[in-house]
Parts: sequence; C-alpha cells; structure tokens
Amino acid sequence: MNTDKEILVALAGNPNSGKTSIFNSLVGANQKVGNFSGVTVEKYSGKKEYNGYTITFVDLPGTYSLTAYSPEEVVARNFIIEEKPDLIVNVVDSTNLERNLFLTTQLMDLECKMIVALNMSDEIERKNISIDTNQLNRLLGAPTVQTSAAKKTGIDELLDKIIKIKKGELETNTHKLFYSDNLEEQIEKIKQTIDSSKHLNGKYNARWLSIKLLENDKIVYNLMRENPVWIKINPILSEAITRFENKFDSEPEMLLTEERYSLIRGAIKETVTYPPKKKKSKTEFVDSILINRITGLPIFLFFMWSIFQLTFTLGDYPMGLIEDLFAFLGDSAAALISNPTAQSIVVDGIIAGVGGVLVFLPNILILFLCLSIMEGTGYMARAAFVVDKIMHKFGLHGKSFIPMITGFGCSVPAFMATRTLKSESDRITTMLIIPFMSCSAKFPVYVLITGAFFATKTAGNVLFGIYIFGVGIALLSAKLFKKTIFDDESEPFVMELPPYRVPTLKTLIMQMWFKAALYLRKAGTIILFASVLIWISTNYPANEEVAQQYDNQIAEVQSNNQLSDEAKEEQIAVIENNKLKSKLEYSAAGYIGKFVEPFFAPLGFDWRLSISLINGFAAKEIVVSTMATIYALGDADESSSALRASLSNDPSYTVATALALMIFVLLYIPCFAATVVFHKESGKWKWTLLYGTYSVVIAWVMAFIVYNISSLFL
Ligand code: BGO
Repeated sequence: MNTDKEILVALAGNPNSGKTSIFNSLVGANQKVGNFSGVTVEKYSGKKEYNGYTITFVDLPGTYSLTAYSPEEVVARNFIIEEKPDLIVNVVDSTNLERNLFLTTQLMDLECKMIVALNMSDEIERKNISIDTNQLNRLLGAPTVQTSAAKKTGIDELLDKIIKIKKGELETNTHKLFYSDNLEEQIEKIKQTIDSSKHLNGKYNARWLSIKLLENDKIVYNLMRENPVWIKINPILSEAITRFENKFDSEPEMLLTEERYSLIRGAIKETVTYPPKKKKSKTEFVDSILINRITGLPIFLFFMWSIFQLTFTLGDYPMGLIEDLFAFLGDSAAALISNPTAQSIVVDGIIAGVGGVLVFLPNILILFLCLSIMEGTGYMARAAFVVDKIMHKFGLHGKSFIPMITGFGCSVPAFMATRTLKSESDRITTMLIIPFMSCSAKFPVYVLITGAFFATKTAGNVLFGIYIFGVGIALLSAKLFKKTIFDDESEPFVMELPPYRVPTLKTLIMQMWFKAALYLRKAGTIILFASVLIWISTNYPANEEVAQQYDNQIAEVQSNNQLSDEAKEEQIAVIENNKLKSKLEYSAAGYIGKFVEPFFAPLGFDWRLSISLINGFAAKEIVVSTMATIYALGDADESSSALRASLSNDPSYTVATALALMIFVLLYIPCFAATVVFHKESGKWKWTLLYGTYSVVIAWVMAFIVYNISSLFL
C-alpha cells in the first residue's frame, strides 16, 4: 500500500479455522467479491476505518499448507509474494493447534510480517485449556492475539496490534524458522547461489526459494529452470537430495515436514496447559463408538437412513398444506380471470409450475438442516474417517467423502469443496462422481414419484435406496476412472478429527433460511420463467383443424336426440379430454417430446416424461414443473388436483417406469449451472465432455436395466 495511512492485510488460515467469521467481524458489511488475478478463485476483500487508518483485509482461500498442490495454496502464496501485503493475520483454530500451526511455519518461511490470531478462544476456555500467548509470541517471533469470532472478543486488540506494527511500535517476524544443521547447510548453499543472480530482482525471498527447491515444489522448479542461475543451482540441489537420501533414507521434503511438526509439538508443550485428565474425555468416549471399526459404518448408515425417513415423514405434513394452498390459489385465480388464455397461463402454467416445485420446500429444508447438523457437530469429518478404508478400495480416500456428502445438498459447492484434495487425479475423479450424489434439486422428483407409486411406509426406504444406489455408482465409477484414465493410487493423507461442537440454533436457522431463500429465489425466477415457456410450448402452435374435428364430434353428440342428457355429458367429457391431449401432442413440446421419445422409449418413458427430462438439463426442479404443467393442461377434470394423483392414476406408468425415471434423474447431469462450475473448476474441456457424456450414458444404461428387470417382477 502506498500511503502511510493505508494498510493491506491478508487473512490466512486453515479451512474452518474461523477465518471468514473473523473477516466478517472485522469488516462487517463493507465487503467486495472479485477474483484473484488470473484465476477463478473467489476473492473477498473489505475495508475497515480504524484510528485514522484505512485497513483493507483480503480473505485468502483456506489452506492447510502453502505447497503447489492445490490452486488455493498457489493463489494464497502468490498473493503474499506478488501483492506484498503489509501484514498477514494468520487465523489459527486454538482447539487444533498442531494441525493449524503447520501453515504458520510455512508463513514463517516466507519471512513476512505476521500476527497469529488464536481463534476459538471461547472453546478452549470452555475446555479449561490455557495458552501462554507471550511465550508463543516469543517462540514464533510473531505477536499472538486470542480471538473468538463467535463471541466477538479480541477483535479490537487485533486491530490495535495491526496499527502498532504499521507504526513500527510492535515487533514482528523477529526470528526465522531454523531447521537442523544438515538442512540449514543446504538451504544456505542454494540461497547464496540465488543471491548471486541479478535476474530475480529481489521479487522472491531467496531463503524461501531454496526451501521450496528442496521440497521439490513444481512451480518454483519451473521458475528457476528458466533462470540462468539454474546451471549453478541444479548440481547443488541434486547433490543435496542424494546426500539426504543416502544419509537419512528420506527426501528433504519429508525431513522439512517432520522438523516443522517437531517445532510445533515443542511449542505446544511449552505453551499450552491442559486440565488434568479424567479417565476418558467425552470426545474419546463418543469417538470410541462413532468411529469404531465395527459400529462406525452401521451407525453412519443408520443416520443417513434416518435423515431420509425424517425428510419424508416429517415433510409430508407441510407438503400437504402447501399442495392445498396452491390448489386454492389455482381455483381462486380461475374464478377471477375470465379470459381462457390468461386463466390457463396463470393456473396451468405459473401456479402449477411454481407450486409444483415449492411444495418440496419443507423436505429440502429438513435435508439441509440434517446435513448442517452433521457438519456443525463435527460428525461429518467422523463419517469421512469411517469410510476412509472403503474409499481406498475404490482408489480415493476419506477426504473425497466430504465433497461427496456436500453433493447431497448441491453439486456446485461440492465441486468447489474438492479444492481441498491435493492430487489432481483425486480431485478430477471426485468431481466426475459428484453428479451421482443426488442433489437436493433431484429430491422433489423422488418425493413426487415415490409418493405417487409407493406407500408412505416404504417411500422413505425407496428414497434411501436411490441415494445408496447413487453412492454405489459413484464409487464404482471412481474405481473405473482411477484404473483407466489416471492409473494411480490415492495419496496418503492425515484424516482430521475436529472437536465435537454443539451447533447454535441461530447458526442452524440462519443456514436453513439462507438455503430457503435461494430455493425461493430460484422458484420465483428461473422456475417461473421456465413455467411460462413450458406453458407456451405446450399450447402453441395450435392445430385448428384437429381442434375443429373434436368440436364437430361434440356438436354431433349434442345434436343427437337419442342420447340422454347424462350420456351426452359423459361422452362430451371424454371428447374434451381427448381434445386436450391431442392439443398437447400437436404443440411444440409435443413435437420435441415425440422426437426424443425413441431415445427414452426403451426405458419405458413416453413423450411427456421425455420432454420433462430434456427440460431437466437446465435444472432438475423443471422436471417437476414440466410434468405439473403437462398434467394440469392434459387433464380436464383434475386440473387442480395434486400432481402425484395424476401420475399414479395414469395407466401408462408402472412401478418399473417410476424406478427407471428416478434412476435416470439420479444419474444424469445435475443442471446447467453445475456444468458451468464443473468446467471452471476442472479447467479442461475434455473433463467437461467426459462428465456430460459419461453421466448420460450411465443414466440410460442403468435406467434400462432397472426398467427391464423390475418389469419382470413388479
Ligand atoms: C459453522 N468460536 C466458535 N465456537 N466457533 C467459531 C469461531 C469461534 O471463535 N469462529 C468461527 N467459528 P468459518 P473458515 C457451523 O459453519 O468462519 C465457527 O473456513 C455450521 N456449519 O461459526 O466458516 C463458525 O472461513 C453448522 O461454524 O471458517 C463456523 O476458516 C453449525 O467455526 C466454523 C454450527 O468458521 C468455521 C456451525 C455448517
């Protein structure tokens, strides 16, 4: 920053250290979202006016280290190197110091000015743990502040220290992180050679470059290879690596990591005091059951099964009420609007389409609430731990499981959550299988179909079965990709077990409200727009000739004096129904549906289901709204009754059709938005093409198998 009164501060920390919460406490509503230069990683920044200074905070992506394995790590360290912030606030989760201080040691290597914010201080207080911050300050050579983003404590102290450092009244970066003599000797040799080169213009810290070269950092390697000094460095580096391998039977990278952890463990021993240990802590006791080798998996499956039962049984009550509300709205609108076209567009288009999607809001809220509780309590990480072994059998590790579970909510954040995976092959494989983790937008289709074709008692089990089927396909696909495309093993990774926390009701309600608002916004915009489009495509072009033929038939029945009034009414109702059905068949949607019907016919789907599935490429909720409009228009007698009843009463659909439809919806591309994010995250067209074609092919093949097998028995 250029003026004396402006300070640029970067917030760095592990995911879930509370970095975002600290950032929010610091800047409040003065936030801006952009992208880090040259990449698509989101950049949150915000300004704070404090004691005459303007402090700009930039929230760096959450990372566990600063290697070159993931885009986030590269973004974070490039920002520090290239933007040269005045100061780094390293947010550390005090309840998990060993893991969090690893990043701190890497920031120390960068020799930048730093304050360590020991966050979650409320948690350690509750656990009677105390940290000697003065001593930690001395050991790390950086001021430390205890903060609690939850209780909003320590924030002003943090701001005061930032200003003091700017004014030069407080020392930071007072000492380097020194490694053992063997390592230091090699670091120094490489550093001296780098120092002798004028080509790097002091942009990079020479000691940091030396450490990174010893760590075999790909980006630094490439950078240095382009530099003339490489001719001198290369032999020194090769000699150093061979020497470490001969002497310690280990690469310098491993030795550096070991030494960093040794320093951290030492620092913790010297500064942290734990309360006297009782027999077994509560966490240890709960963990001994939840992540036990025998009980862990069944308990996890039971939790997941209960979630689906709960969403179905509990969600059924408000769902019935919302269905009644929309039926009432439809009847009222029909009574108020006399123009038949306007009446149809409002009742059959908008109210049926939007209403058809909104009735599932309660179910979705229950699902999100349960997922939030799992995440907030720390159980999600345990679940990942439990499935770690199984995941290894399929070429992945437990770390991939969290993005997969996030995929139950929405594929978009799930694709983003894969950023924590360091290996490219693990990341791409996980992204390719996320579409099979059924997202909440597919949920309305299942609730609709299971509700229509299965008794309430079995519906929850069918729903659970569909999700498990998706997980099975995901794991088998991972194995296939790992064996064919990537041909490598998953890399070893420490599975973290965060402490158990009791999520506050406020956080849970806020999260639910946030999701509800998104769903409502989607219903009020995309779904509303799609409903009107669907209505137009199902009403136009109108075939006047065919309509006239039906009108003639009606006129004939009316003028037939041999029929009683009752018989006339009955026959006219049948003709009216046929007239509406043929109107749909001759409409644009009818033509498209009929055009794609041969592709879907082997799966037992007629043109109406086919067009709904085609529309579902845009968003899965539109599958439901398309059906809602088609059935509202196509059934003269039951225009206001629930869509579920229309489907179950339709003689052309069987339980086999229902199962095949759910399997197809489960497995094919989640939605247009997710596809865009997939492409952004994977960065290559070849992956996006594979993602699209693979999911559609698998969806078709599986739906075909399920349809044909279940047709034999059901
Ligand atoms: C959830 N104290 C306590 N007790 N909690 C804190 C503190 C603190 O000082 N600071 C943050 N948290 P982020 P990153 C959550 O998300 O800021 C909590 O990744 C939940 N989620 O509220 O997001 C914070 O930016 C469901 O909690 O971290 C957040 O570094 C139920 O730590 C979590 C309850 O904070 C991570 C909480 C699905």
